Amino acid sequence: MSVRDVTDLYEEFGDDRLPPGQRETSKFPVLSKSGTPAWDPETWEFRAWGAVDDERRWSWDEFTDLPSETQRQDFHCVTGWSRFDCEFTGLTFTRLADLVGVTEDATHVMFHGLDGYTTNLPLDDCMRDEVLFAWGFDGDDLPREHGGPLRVVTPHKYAYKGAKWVDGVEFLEEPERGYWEKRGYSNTADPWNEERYS
Ligand SMILES: Nc1nc2c(c(=O)[nH]1)N[C@H]1C(S)=C(S)[C@@H](COP(=O)(O)O)O[C@H]1N2
Ligand SMILES: [Mo]
Repeated sequence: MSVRDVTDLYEEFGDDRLPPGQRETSKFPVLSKSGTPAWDPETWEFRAWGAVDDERRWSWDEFTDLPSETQRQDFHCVTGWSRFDCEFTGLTFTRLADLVGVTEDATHVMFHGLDGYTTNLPLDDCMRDEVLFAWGFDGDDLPREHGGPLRVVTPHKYAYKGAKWVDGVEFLEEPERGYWEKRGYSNTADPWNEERYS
């Protein structure tokens, strides 16, 4: 299986692969606001709505039949650890955007998780090859505590911009703030610029 290596992404943002103030770890800590929510593959649905031509719903089987790819990415947590060389498998954000037909009025995106988590990004920050709706990790199913069945990964941002247990993406015509963005974490979250707090 071919793997797209995007670990050189940092060159766009800074000189070092390890962003300032981060330490590298080979562990994969779990950070969740309220534990791992239950999910049922029979009733789970992924929904895309808002400023799109076609609001769409996919079942689990339908979603994971969409074209997928595997990428090698780095993962940067705002609390100070970075994990290099994570292999995530999933659907790119840009492919999903094509499927729903994002309108010209869409400027921002809100991701929604099964635990009630939300996180926001400008549309331009999502329309990048490395933003994935990932269901695979290191050749296996994405572990439940890391957001399985499905999570978003945003290697160009601190990891709170990647919603675990994601089951919805909302296209917005104006900015809104998500769970941590309302509670003092940076709205922009660029690790190479150390945008941790707002
Ligand atoms: N649905 C949901 N997504 C979430 C969170 C959460 O609490 N709920 N925590 C965020 C935070 S603060 C971080 S650092 C990463 C942690 O991902 P990990 O537990 O796989 O390390 O998930 C992000 N996505
Ligand atoms: Mo975090």
